[in-house]
Amino acid sequence: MFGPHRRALAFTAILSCTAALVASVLVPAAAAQTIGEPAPTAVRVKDAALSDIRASVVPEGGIKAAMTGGNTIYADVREPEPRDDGYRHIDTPRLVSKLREHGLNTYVYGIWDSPTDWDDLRLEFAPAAAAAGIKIWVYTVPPSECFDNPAPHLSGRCSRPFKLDFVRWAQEIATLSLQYPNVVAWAIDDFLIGANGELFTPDYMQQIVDAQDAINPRLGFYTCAYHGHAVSPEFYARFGPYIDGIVYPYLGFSNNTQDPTAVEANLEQILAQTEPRGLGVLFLLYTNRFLDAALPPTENYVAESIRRALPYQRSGRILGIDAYGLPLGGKPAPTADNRAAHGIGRFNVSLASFVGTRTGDYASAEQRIVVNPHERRHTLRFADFDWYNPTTPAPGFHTKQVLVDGKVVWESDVADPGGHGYVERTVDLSDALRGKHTALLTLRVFERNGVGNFPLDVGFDDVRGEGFLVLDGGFEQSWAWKIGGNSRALLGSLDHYAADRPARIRDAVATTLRGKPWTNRPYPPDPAPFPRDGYRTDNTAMFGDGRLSLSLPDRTSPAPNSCATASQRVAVDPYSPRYELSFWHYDQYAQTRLFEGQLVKRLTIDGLLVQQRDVTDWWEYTWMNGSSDQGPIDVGDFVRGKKEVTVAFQLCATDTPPVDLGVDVGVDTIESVGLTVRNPGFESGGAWTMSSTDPALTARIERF
Ligand SMILES: [Ca+2]
Ligand SMILES: [Ca+2]
Repeated sequence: MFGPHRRALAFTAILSCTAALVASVLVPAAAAQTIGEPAPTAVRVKDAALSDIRASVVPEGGIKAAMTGGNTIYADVREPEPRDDGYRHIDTPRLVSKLREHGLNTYVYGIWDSPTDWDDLRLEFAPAAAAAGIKIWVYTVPPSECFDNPAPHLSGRCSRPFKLDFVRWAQEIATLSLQYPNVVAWAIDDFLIGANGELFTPDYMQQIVDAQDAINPRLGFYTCAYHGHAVSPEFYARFGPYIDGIVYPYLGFSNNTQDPTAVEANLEQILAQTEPRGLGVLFLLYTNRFLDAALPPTENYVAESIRRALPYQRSGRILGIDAYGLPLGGKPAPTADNRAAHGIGRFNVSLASFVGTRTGDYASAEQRIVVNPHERRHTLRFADFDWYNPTTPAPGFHTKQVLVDGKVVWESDVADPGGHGYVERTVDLSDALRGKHTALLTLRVFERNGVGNFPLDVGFDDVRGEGFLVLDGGFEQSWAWKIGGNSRALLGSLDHYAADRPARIRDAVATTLRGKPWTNRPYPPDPAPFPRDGYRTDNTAMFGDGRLSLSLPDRTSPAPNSCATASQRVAVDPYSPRYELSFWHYDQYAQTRLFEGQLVKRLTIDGLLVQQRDVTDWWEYTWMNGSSDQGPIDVGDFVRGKKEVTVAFQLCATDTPPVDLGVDVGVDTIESVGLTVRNPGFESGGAWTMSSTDPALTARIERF
């Protein structure tokens, strides 16, 4: 679930496939499942009885866990300053106190982000958690998530130090579990994603199990299993004998983190497989972003999902609940998450990546409006946008529509020119409302044709009527509009932004896991409901109100190999044991390879290339920490022995520049070890020097 695996399997459907073909490629997940297969006959390989494992891993009342997670936003609890080794370590006292504060009895300890994670667990967290009565699952990653390179600046995340030697991991974790009996289990992420299954052969699984059984047979061993595998008899026939159960990442019916209503249906399907086999299920709930999903989870989603899963935990049918990416790091929600035109609210229709729709699917917001029949004119005004790559020619799928009493009075294909930022629309409803005292007003997205993989984020806001009354046209409340639809894939919602969303999510988790009813606090009104000019979505900073912008307008072709550059002379601490640069970046392109090889994003130090990524890299409209493979970059080879270096972020044309590929690359939230970067959040105009070798390419600090 850490990220890039799914893209390796990506089916870039929207350019090459007809609707009929792609509609058959992916259907909402639940539709394709079967249940009620016969119980297995395979003989268990692990030494300990499943009941003994269960007794060891499940605390009284069930597992109430949190974990970090790949490509989430500040879920980890690290010390603010690096230690003598130049690494920012896990802040064990703060982490333990937060787990206790939130009533959690288990921590699923991810070994991925930093090479110091294993030692931090072994030497600090395991004993501290033991003293606090907190159980530990150790979470490792498979080949698809191990990005190892002998060049430090190219090396990425991996479970270190034993990397892909899972026999060794089994031995080491089993040994640790003898020293600290609160280390009760371990698990492997994204178990069968991509080519991972080639490593986990029956013979290798046997070796892993034998290795841990020789040391501690009571150590639990689990694998991540997404819905497709979690309901598959073949999966259990192959792996059931070696494992004690699965970690199941809940993603609704359709790869999203918005819809809590699939909890029972999905769990029942999974339990139909696991219960006859005696295998355990840890319910993993995203409480931080999941890259495939269109919207990040909200506190209401989290609370309702837990409320639905809790009876399964109480009855012992699942092992417990694990809050994935629980935002314990203390940062606010990203500014760019506010996708309203004005204020904090909008009507949203979203569709996750790799989720199919059917022809005729829709999601809608509607209300009965009161019409003044004596007015001469009846005019509707509203603003809408769709985050959709405007240069990808794929009309005929998603259509934005307005209906009056069920009749379409306005529509626009998301592939129509414009509309990828909010645009104000004016629709004359005089004919549609003539002689009426009331009418049903509907805003919706309608699938003219089903499609296999065409993710979407549509916003409607600022709905106003002349000659009739629209209530809560700004979608700032929750009472005036009825949200509906006929699809488990295309989801409508009132999307409300809260800067303190991470705190709300933590509250929701803590309260609902205690079995208490949870009520959300009202959202404070937007302190600046009307920005100086333009729309809320214009502020695409990650945090605060500023970011670096490296841009190229539409229909403009820069010279080959020309660049826009933002650079800074940066002081180097000669005594730092190592040097690290971490930054977050953003652009609009990902859903097509059509423009690959034309424009690249670069980080250079003293003119030497540290990192280069194509603007068509994954993920669109998403702030990424370096890449889904690599967070902070080890830049020691570029700065060691120097007093000062020039750090530069660039947007560059390649040998084959684009003809029409407007892009606005953002950089924000720079953090460093051994280097002093000034104005790292771009909240002022200072410290950075801008230059360009082509007038079409611009570098500037964008302040909103
Ligand atoms: Ca609004
Ligand atoms: Ca900023």
